[in-house]
Amino acid sequence: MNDKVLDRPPFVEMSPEQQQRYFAEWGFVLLPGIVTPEHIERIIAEEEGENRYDWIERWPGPAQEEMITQPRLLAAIRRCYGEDIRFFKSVYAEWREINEETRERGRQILHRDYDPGAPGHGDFRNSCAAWVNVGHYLIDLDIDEGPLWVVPGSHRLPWVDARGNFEHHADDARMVLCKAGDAVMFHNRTMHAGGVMQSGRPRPSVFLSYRAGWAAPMGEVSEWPAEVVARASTELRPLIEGLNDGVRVDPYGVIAGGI
Ligand SMILES: O=C(O)CCC(=O)C(=O)O
Repeated sequence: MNDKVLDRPPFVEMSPEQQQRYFAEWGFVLLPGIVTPEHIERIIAEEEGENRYDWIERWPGPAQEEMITQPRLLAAIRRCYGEDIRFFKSVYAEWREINEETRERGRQILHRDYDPGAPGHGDFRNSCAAWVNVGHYLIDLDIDEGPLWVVPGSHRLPWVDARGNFEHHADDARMVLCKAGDAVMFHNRTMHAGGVMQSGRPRPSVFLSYRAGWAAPMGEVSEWPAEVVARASTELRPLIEGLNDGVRVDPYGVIAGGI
């Protein structure tokens, strides 16, 4: 067995308490079988070969919307971030276009998703102090087929550069080989990288981002469309309403001018 691969079976055995402890210790955790095979089929049918889009561009169809409130996923996030959480961002991606450099490396560069937003692009969605990205993988991943790479424990490493290149941690990076329908929660400071599909097949995945209710983004963000909020179920609405609510906490001092 490749010593860079983290075994999946221990994750399958974990109780909710163990998942919470593992996430706190290592900055990520695999949640097995979050999306059923039948649900995956509906998501793929809904997307009809989309390469990539951010839900800020368009709200998806019902199959992806249903993912937001998957009970085991919400329970795992709430154990780590508290009862009051917001769903603030999502991206659907199939990775059909990969640049030459990424293909040669076999994965993206190791990076963190925490992003102070301005002054560069003014998108503050990733700037809140406490949030989690949840990668949902809709096909089986393998060593040469799009593994997720993570640097275990890197959420504890000092804050140096929000979107920098962390390749100097490459020796510590490990592969997580999800089965179709698994999700991986990774902390906003955990270094990670998506792996290339050497076969060239698409790699359908959905990244849902949630934050603690108190952790407001460091600048104004767009709310989800009013019509989506208006028709949302009683379960979904509190997750998608009030994306600017909370307190602006900038623990890293990375935003010029602070709060
Ligand atoms: O595709 C993945 O597994 C990770 C994607 C990612 O980290 C990114 O696009 O920033």
